[in-house]
Amino acid sequence: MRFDVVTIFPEMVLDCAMNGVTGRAIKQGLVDLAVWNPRNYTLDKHKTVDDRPYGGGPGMVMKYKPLKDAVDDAKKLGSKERVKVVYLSPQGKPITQQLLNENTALEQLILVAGRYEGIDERFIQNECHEEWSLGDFVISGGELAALVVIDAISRLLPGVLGDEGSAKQDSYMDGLLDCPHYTRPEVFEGKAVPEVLLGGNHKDIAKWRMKQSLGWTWQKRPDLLFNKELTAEQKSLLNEFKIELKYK
Ligand code: 9D3
Repeated sequence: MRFDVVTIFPEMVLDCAMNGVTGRAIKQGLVDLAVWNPRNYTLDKHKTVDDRPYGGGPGMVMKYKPLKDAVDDAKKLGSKERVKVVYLSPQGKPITQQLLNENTALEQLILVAGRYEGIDERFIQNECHEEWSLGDFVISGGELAALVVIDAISRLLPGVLGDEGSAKQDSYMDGLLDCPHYTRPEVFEGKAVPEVLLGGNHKDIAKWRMKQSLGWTWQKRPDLLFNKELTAEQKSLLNEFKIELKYK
């Protein structure tokens, strides 16, 4: 899959994406990433990518034409099939695991990162298929959102994650929070690692982990359980968690 990011801060996107899981995926050729700076598509000597808003008011608005020319060049490097143009914005559909799962089969995802107050509405309507948001809080531009999307989709692609943290592990926990993790030493600051993890009984360990996941989700994110159907075993594990909590 290829990602193209339209941004006036291309080095911000590249410097970040070249690390860790995404960096390795790009170096292995499992993912392609290119950046497109709308400034390179301006014709005036000041390389103007923004202008004052019609109707007045504070802030500036990104101009249609440099963005459009950048997107058009990005499209030339793609396969022309299964291409989607997404504008990252506070008005967008909130990004969820499900939304990302639904977009792993694209050949090319063109991510448009805005700055200033936003971009010309006609660009959004004519050139973008969808608008996506990180959530109901304010950040200063779309670059960090584009990086989140690239990271989250890359780890779903075949071959990107090794054994150490396969995407299957993530989807196995589907809709639940993770369980607690421990490493050596066995006792630290007076706190011991839970007994069951030391025993090597893999069935008991899996049960304990599922119980902790259910318990944590119930305690920290009860909203995740409202729309989730639990199996009979999960219901009984969650009950055990609640009972054990009373005797702590
Ligand atoms: C005056 C109202 N503000 C809109 C909520 C102005 C404004 C703030 C921040 C306009 C653009 C931005 C820049 N934000 C993004 O580009 C952005 C974003 C975000 O701020 N929150 C959550 N997801 C995203 S994705 C892109």
